[in-house]
Amino acid sequence: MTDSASTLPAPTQLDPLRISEDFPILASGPNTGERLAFLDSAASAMKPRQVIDSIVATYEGGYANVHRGVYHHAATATRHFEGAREKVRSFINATTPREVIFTRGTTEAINLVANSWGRTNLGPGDIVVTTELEHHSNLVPWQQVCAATGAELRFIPVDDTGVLVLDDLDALAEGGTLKLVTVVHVSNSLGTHAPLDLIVPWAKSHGALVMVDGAQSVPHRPVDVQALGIDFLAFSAHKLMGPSGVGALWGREELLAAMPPWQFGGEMIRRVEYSGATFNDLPWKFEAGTPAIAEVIGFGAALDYIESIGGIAAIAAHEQAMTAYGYELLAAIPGLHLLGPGPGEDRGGVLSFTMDGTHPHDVATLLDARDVNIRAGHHCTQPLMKRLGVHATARASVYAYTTREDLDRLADGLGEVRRVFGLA
Ligand code: 7TS
Repeated sequence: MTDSASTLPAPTQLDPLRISEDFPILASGPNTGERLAFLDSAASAMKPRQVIDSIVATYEGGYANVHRGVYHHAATATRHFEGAREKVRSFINATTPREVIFTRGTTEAINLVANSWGRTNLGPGDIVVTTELEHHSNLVPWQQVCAATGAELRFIPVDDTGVLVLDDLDALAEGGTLKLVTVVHVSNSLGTHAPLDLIVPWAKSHGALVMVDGAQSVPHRPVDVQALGIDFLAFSAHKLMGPSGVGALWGREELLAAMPPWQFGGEMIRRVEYSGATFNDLPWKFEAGTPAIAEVIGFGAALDYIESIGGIAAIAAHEQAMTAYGYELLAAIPGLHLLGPGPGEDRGGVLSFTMDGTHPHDVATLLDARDVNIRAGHHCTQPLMKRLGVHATARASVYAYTTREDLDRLADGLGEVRRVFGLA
């Protein structure tokens, strides 16, 4: 299931109904009053009481701007803020908190690397390799920086099931200098898992750096940046039960130290004259302006919460079971086509599908009437949808609070959709 699964202790078993009690929003759906069968955590996860309480506690008992005040609340807020950085460091097994930069989320973390590292290190004759699976967040920034620098963007292809085809990687590095390989760890649209154990050594054999979009992996499976041997990792707090508006970029210290800041202003400077400025140390060099203080502290609370329910390996095991169960239920529905890797493969907890004679938006709308929430659309992967020959899919995704009954309600609801459309 994980890239370093053999070294991990057997995970404890999660009790999703017990866990659900921590999530006030799941108790009753707005349309039926029944439990909310929330199957859209890939877009954003729900928040446990522990995270909500952390945010309230910051504003009620320990709020002030960070890194500047000498008074009690300023010191408390700074301590909790930097404490969250240490929690993030530990969660991804980085060597030092100096390698953890708080950003607005995955998107901003990737833009940071594209604008700072990319504009400094890329030029004509250089190659950036990404994949056909990417979320627009790990595609458009590289299109932009390649256009600006003259570097070329190339793609690891997918097969018709959306699995990466690694047969001819070397051809992607021909005729130029491979500088960066940037890949989505787990696809948000299909659940495809990128085999980093193959991609990273290949990139390294060409002297290239590796960036990983961990938006859909860090919340769902153990991610150890040292074991993976990568150079940059981007992820968002809101997908791991933390607040929105905050996320992190992890980068290897020597790389971050050599990169120029990309946003300028307060916090990120050491000394300023009218004639110029020198910049702060890592990580603050990349954190211009007042950060999302309560949200960063809430991010730390979300990581504590994950530990408190059994840890990320237990979440991964639970999701694997829920995904296999959901896959089986959906595969039995006539006219329903599942996209992405099969149930037995190493995959994320995303079930993307189309149904003959229906549009994904109609499917999602009819399910909502039963308080079953799924996502419909292109999932910010328009080129991937085109590659697979679909305009949009319906997508159900699981998390720690997902129960078999949630997935049963999805399947029952899809039966009703077929009746409404005269298909059954
Ligand atoms: N990369 C991947 C793989 C994602 O799934 C997402 C968000 C992002 C990047 C961007 O993250 P952000 O927090 O900066 O917005 N994915 C989705 C989704 O699948 N549905 O809504 C957002």
